[in-house]
Amino acid sequence: MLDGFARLLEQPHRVLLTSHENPDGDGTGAMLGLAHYLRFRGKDVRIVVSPELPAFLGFLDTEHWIEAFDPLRHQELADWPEAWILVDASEPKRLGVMHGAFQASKAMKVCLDHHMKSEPLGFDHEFTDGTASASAELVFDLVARRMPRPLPRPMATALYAGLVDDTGSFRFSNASAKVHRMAADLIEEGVLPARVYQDLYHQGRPERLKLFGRAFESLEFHADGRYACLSLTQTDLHACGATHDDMEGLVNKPLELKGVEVACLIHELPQGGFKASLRSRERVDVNAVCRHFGGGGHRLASGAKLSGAMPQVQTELKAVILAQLEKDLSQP
Ligand SMILES: [Mn+2]
Repeated sequence: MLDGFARLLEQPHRVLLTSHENPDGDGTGAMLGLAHYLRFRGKDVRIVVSPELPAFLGFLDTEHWIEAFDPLRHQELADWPEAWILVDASEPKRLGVMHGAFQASKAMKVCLDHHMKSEPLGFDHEFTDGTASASAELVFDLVARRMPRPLPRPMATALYAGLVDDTGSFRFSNASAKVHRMAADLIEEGVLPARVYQDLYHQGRPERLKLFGRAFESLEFHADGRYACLSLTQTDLHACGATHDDMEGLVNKPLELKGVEVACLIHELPQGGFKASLRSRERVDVNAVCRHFGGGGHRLASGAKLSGAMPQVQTELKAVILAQLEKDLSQP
């Protein structure tokens, strides 16, 4: 698959890299890794994210390549690229406010991703491998034999951070032997694992723990403690002085409790409506739950947007999640 992707990258000169709204460590690491490769191949590359690069990922962007999307400053964005690559997101609408520019663009539209999806969704070319742990894994596979080794240190660090982020620091079931070999290669090429871990996860602000406290007060259990749900409103965020970034990792916390099979974080979006993030311990397919609401992701980590009032959203989600629990936990 990646041979085809590499061939496709030969022709275009101006390449735009984007990811889903609020890019995560994997999307960011994969874009930066790909940008290093494309620059090595002599391409003109830009990376634009929306609404901005989360502060805790700033250490990855050592060359300050990443631009925060600004509808006024980026009016030319649709016309600039010959190829527009969406990294780490399975469908264009996950671009959020950049979606309009994507639709208007005449660029060749390409998807590089590891999220499951059922049907093609508006790309000229799709390179999706649902068996990959991370988009960074795909980029590593792409560049491993196509660039001189060792890789430039910022590139190696970006790819390593992507692997760390999407494997839960090598704890999740997607942390395959292959992922560990890649990580070992990157460490041999100079990546400092403890430094990356500190930079990714130990740069929080007090507001973050205040928000976690508030979220934990909202914790509700259903289905004999197998489903745990956290809820946060914009009022909660404001009361704690917290931002979206401060929620990073929160949804995983209920899974630390014995017996919890599915954890959910519902948070109100600044523009209205709600985002639900779901995590499954092992047996329950939360991708199926999120697909029901027009979202998606992976079997064990997915998300969806919902509208309505908070109690209504909580009730709608609970019904679908409990049905999925029933279905998946009844199987041996
Ligand atoms: Mn990813």
